[in-house]
Parts: sequence; structure tokens; C-alpha cells
Amino acid sequence: MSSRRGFFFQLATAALGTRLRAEDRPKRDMIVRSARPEDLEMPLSGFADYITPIEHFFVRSHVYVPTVNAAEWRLKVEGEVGKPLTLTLEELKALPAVELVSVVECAGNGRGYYTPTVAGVQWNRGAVGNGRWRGVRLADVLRRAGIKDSAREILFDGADVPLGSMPDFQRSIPAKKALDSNTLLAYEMNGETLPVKHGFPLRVVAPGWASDSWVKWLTTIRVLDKEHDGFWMKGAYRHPGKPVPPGAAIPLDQMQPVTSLRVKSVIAAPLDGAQAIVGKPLAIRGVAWSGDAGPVTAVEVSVDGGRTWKAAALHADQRTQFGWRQWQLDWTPPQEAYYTILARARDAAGNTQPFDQEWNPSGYSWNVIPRAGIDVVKEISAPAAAAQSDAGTRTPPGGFREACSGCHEDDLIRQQRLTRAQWDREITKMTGWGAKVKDEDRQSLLDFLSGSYGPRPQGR
Ligand code: HEC
Ligand SMILES: Nc1nc2c(c(=O)[nH]1)N[C@H]1C(S)=C(S)[C@@H](COP(=O)(O)O)O[C@H]1N2
Ligand SMILES: [Mo]
Repeated sequence: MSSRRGFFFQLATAALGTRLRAEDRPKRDMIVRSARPEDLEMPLSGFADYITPIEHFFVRSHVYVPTVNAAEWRLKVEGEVGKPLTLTLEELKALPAVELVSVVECAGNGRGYYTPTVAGVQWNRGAVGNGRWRGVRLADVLRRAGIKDSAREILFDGADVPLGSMPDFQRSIPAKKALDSNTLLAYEMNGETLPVKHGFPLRVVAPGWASDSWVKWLTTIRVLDKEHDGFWMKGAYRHPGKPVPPGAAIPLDQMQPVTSLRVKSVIAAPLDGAQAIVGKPLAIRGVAWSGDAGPVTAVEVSVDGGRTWKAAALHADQRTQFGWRQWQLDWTPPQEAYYTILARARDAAGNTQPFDQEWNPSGYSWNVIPRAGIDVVKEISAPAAAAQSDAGTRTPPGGFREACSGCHEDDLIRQQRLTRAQWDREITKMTGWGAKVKDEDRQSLLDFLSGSYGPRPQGR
């Protein structure tokens, strides 16, 4: 496109003081978990930053990103309120502005580490980032609308539209969390207009809570006098909240919504499998965060697989309630050997990270103590090429393309490692959403999926 057009477009929008339509700067070095809808994971190098740059910020979208025209956009506030509102972006921005730093982490971050494996985007560490959010207090908007005493939950809906016959992505939070002075409606991220992929022009910021509650492209707030019944509250984002047998299918009504994040740390350096030089000081560093029970008060590091622990230094200028905190421990490897480095964060309520995670059916809230194995040597040698492992791939049966490639690529399928029973449930879920699988093709499709993308051997 001509740069002239871009130039006049910028002039016009600068004059209006509001961007009408936005185009994001491209993302960099992301791990593509799904190309469309976009699920992009931040690479490990992203943990070197305090505030995660937008180019590196993870993206999680259940459906395609909607294009919102800010001039036509309105925020509706309805339900259990005395005075329903329809606000423009300008009207919203006239309310007092608040800024805070908060981690946003997907409930499914770390799902890829669960054994037995579970269906869903196979995130490792990077479905998380630390942002600087600016906007208005949700409580200010709700009070302006005259929120009634009958309010129990606040339901959010965004401008994104479901694919096929899948249910619309709508999420609710309890009135108490909504009225908390830290819960925001944000129109800026890291000092910039909220990028399209992150919810332009407005998103929910629910600090300390998993980001499924951080609804993007917000258009409607409905105050409810009862629990919301929709699929994304009652059929997803639920956790048993107690130990259950690994691999068991737990009835959804016996689980509860995922809310607060758990205390967690990530080792940013050295990387697992790296080499270090004997007698040469090595900086072990990373970040740590928590949720409602935060902030993080300490991070301990072990270089002997957990026998002994030393306190890492927490960055002095990062005392926020909800942001992550960088930490560092300087250590000089005393001899040529293989060392296992561990990190363990503790939060204000005294919670720490476990060595082993209790399994749950959807693979949520992974916060196991991270480890990095390093080879301490006299001299660094050329790195060995990483062995690529993939499932034995078979030829897809007839009908597979037609049935399974309309809404997303096969990346979402190929990253799964599921049992036959789990694949059976996935096919049922997808046909329920509109995938056209002929009766006579279902068996061969199931054979193909469970044969090609079956579970990993235990003891990963
Ligand atoms: C009508 C659109 C549509 C069709 C057709 C479709 N899918 Fe999906 N599928 C989706 C969407 C949307 C998601 C992402 C859901 C999310 O991000 O929560 C998804 C996600 C998945 C996932 C990831 C796990 C999960 O449950 O989110 C798997 C596996 C999958 N699809 C398999 C298939 C297979 C196999 C077929 C063919 C039988 C198929 N899909 C056809 C819409 C579709
Ligand atoms: N409207 C809408 N809001 C949404 C989603 C979505 O699909 N649609 N995904 C949610 C989930 S599951 C996550 S983890 C976060 C991801 O936020 P990000 O893409 O800005 O990192 O957005 C949340 N808000
Ligand atoms: Mo998420």
C-alpha cells in the first residue's frame, strides 16, 4: 500500500485523537501454536524483560480477531442497573484514568507438561506476559450505571464472533472481583493504544486472575443477579480444586471456575541444556509472580537438584501487587559436572511451588518448580543439533480435509497427544461446533487421529 495513504491516514487519526482502525506491529520470534485462530507463545527469551514488549506478548484467541471501528464502537452496560449506559470511547476516557502493572497468564499455560496428556493448546512456559495497563476502574463504570444490590456476577461479551455453531465466548466474574479497585477496563497497554490482537479498543484487566477472565474487544457488560450459565463458564475453565485420579473424566458440575493464578517462577537463564564454564561466575535469573495471594516475597534457587537452597536477589524497583518480579542469583560452578538448577517462589500467603503437579482434566494452572540442567565444562563446544521428535504420521483418510480444515489449520490437531477415548470426545466436540464428518468416515478418522497423534510414553 502506498505510504502516502498511510501518511494521510495517520494525520487524520492524529487529528481525531483516536485511532479509528488499528493495525498491530508484527510479532517477533513467537512459537505458533495455532496460525488461525491465532495462539502465539512467547519464546523463553521474553522472560528477560520486566515489561513484556508487545512484539513478544503472547496471543490467545478462541476465534478470529474482529476488526473494530473505534468511531462506531460503543460499550453497553445493562442488566441489574438503575441506569443502563451506552458509552463512546471518548466518554469512557473522560473517567479517571488508572494505571497498573500486571501479569496476564492463560489458565492453560504449561498444559503441554501434563501427563496423562490432555486436549487443548499445548503451551509450555510462554502463555504469559507482564503488561502495563491503563484504563478506567470497572467499578466507576458500574457505579455510574447504578449497579443494584442484587448484582451477583458481571458478564462480559466481546466483538469476536463464534465459528460454526460454537458458543460465543462470554465470561463472568463475581461482583466482588468486578468492584475491586484494581479491576480495570483498559484502552492502553505498555503506553500504547491497546493493540488489535490484545483487544482493541477495550479489554477487561482482572489482575491476579487467569486471563480467560480478561475479555478482549469488549462491547457489552451485563450485570446478573445469578451465576452465568454459558458454555465458557460451565463447560470450560473448570478445575476440580482437589486431587483426582490422573486421566479421569470429571463431571463439569463437580468442578469450579479457574480464578486466581498460582505462585510461579520461570528460569530465563541459563537455558536447559546449556553449557557453562567451570570457575566462571554465572547469573541464574528469571521472573516470578503470584495471584490473589501475592505478591512474591522470595525466590530460592538450588544448584543441587533441591538438596540445598539459596535466596535469590529480588529486583529492588519492582514492588507491585500483580506484576512479576525479576530475580537473580550469581553462582560460580565449582567443578566440571552436570548440575540441575531449580527455582522456587514464595508468595505473601506463604504458598510455594510443588515438585509435582496434581493432574486436572483440562491441564490448567501448571506451576511446578522449573528446572534447567547445565553441563559445566572447561571450554564451550558446538551445540549438538536438537533431535526433532514427531509422531509417526500416517496418510489422512478421505473426508479429513473437508471435515477438519475449514476453521483452523492442522497445527491444532498435530500438537495433541491423545488416547482414542480423548480423540473420540474431540470429534464429538468439533462436530457439535459444525465440523461435517460423514457417519461412514468417523471410524477411519478416529483410527487416523489416535494412530498418528496418540499419547506420549509415560515418564517424559
Ligand atoms: C466449525 C469450525 C471447526 C471445524 C470444522 C473443526 N474445528 Fe477444531 N476447533 C475449532 C475451534 C474454534 C477451535 C479452537 C477452540 C479454542 O481455542 O478454544 C478448535 C480446536 C481444535 C482442537 C484443539 C483442542 C480443543 O478442543 O480446543 C482440536 C484437537 C481440533 N480442533 C480438532 C478438530 C478436528 C479433528 C476436526 C475435524 C473433525 C476439527 N477440529 C474441525 C473449530 C473447528
Ligand atoms: N473476546 C475474547 N476475549 C478473550 C479471549 C477470546 O478468545 N475472546 N481469550 C481469552 C484468553 S483464554 C486469554 S488467555 C487471554 C489472552 O490475552 P492476550 O491474547 O492479550 O494475551 O484473552 C482472553 N480474552
Ligand atoms: Mo486462556
